[in-house]
Amino acid sequence: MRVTLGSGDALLVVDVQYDFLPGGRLAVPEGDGVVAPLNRYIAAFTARRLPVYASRDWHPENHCSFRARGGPWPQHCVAGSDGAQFAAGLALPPGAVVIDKGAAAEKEAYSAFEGTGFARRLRRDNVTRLLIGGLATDYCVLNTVRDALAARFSVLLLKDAIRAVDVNPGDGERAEREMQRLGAEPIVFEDIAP
Ligand code: VGL
Ligand code: ZN
Repeated sequence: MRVTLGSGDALLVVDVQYDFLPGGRLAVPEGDGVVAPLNRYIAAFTARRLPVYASRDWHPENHCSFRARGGPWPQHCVAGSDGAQFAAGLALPPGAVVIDKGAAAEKEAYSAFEGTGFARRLRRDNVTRLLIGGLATDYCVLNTVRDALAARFSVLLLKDAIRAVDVNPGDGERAEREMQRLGAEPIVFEDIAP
């Protein structure tokens, strides 16, 4: 696979926040492993003056996905908390557009497209193809990729810049296969033409 970046391309960094990194409240195994590869993609995009978007899980304290509310997850990514901040090592450019999601207490929203106006924003910015990486493969990346394809954006899945929660062993691999079945093209950084 050989990928030439050009106008119409955008990078989407999904949920690279402290609570999803080792030591965080909902730690993704090796979640910190996405930071270095994502920084390489970010550099490739900024060098070409192409847009970078970054989503954040951004929950109210009483979000319905939290165990205290009968949901599946420990409390995580509470809006404005330390755990909700982007990893400091993530080199987001000053112009990165931040997409907050999951901000409504009564609604789970794994996808960056859910209730955010993100598709409209991308169309306004003339984006046609999204390169997507981040956390976690089997939740927010999966659902974001699914919605991106449903909204008719092309998707390149950054295989070297995603990690899975793997609540059940194999969840991450199944999610990757599902995203490819739906039309996402898997790439690694070396596939990008210099
Ligand atoms: C996520 C579980 C709960 C994610 C968010 O970003 O993948 N996973 N909330
Ligand atoms: Zn969440």
